[in-house]
Amino acid sequence: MKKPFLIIAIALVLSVIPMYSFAVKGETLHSWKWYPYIDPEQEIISQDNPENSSDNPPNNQSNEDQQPSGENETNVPNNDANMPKGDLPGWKQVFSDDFEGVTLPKGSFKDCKEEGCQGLPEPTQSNWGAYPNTYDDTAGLCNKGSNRCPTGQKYKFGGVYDPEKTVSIVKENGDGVMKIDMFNDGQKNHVAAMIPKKMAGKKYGRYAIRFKTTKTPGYKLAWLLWADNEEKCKGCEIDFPELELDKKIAGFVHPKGGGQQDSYETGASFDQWHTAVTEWTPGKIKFYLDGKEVKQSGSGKTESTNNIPDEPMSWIIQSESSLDPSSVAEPNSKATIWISWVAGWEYEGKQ
Ligand SMILES: [Ca+2]
Repeated sequence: MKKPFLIIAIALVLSVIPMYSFAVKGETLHSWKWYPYIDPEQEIISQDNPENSSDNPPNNQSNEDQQPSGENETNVPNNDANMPKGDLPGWKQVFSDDFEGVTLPKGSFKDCKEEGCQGLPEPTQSNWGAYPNTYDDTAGLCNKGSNRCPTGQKYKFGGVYDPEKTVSIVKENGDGVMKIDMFNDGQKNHVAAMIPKKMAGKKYGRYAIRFKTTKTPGYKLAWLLWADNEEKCKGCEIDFPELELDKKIAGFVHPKGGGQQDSYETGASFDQWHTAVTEWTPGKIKFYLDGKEVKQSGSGKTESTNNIPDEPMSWIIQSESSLDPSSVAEPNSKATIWISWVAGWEYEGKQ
């Protein structure tokens, strides 16, 4: 090889090395907390609950069925629209947002990161961060063959987190709501993972959210607590509410260090207003739906106590593409989430 060509060849190799390092580093930095563990019980739930079959309209009807039903649902009054305010026994309230007093059109949640977005009015600016639009959702990671894919599968549609195009704060039926309009652009899904900043990095806490969604196939909620330091709390994940919108609301507690998760079934549909509460205290997790303790599948217990996470975790209102092959988005479909209020408390008991 002549000398000039050798120099060019060496220069090319050197220029590629930092790009490669950045790509690897980027994935390590950015993917550590945004995928939910796959829940093997999803299959069991589908099989055990014959009701689910009626919730799965044929794909060719899903658009007609879902869109009008979503719009109609907004006419149902939100009877528990009042957000809980103040401390509770053992709990100090540190966060609440009922989305009253501020309306923000789509496009407002731009340049978002976990730490916050750019140019939002208060209190939204202080309250909310979001995964940026450079992050693939879990199915998107899977489709790219990422080693962060928890299922090892490929999906018809992956997604990108896209708060700018999906999230608004609007008034509907007199209630201020955060509205998340996930959608499919024909190629991929646009979804959102919203982060209540004031509940980030807490060790123990009480997390409450009032919400409903359309039942659109192909999209899911994986609203979860995820360890800030994944290495110190391996496998730690607390999911509620979770599952595809055309299934029933479920919850999952993954023990620290891995092993069998506890599964909770509510039998409740996503398309009615519900209040979901997660209570995380030393050695114990409890879920409540509409004020009632949720029971564990199988045992009927109302709490998890096996190797409960004991490191700081953050609350991520993560909504994304389906990870269930029986729930597939129609091209150009839309799935809407309404959140009436969100509230959080710090644990004041003995640690
Ligand atoms: Ca509200």
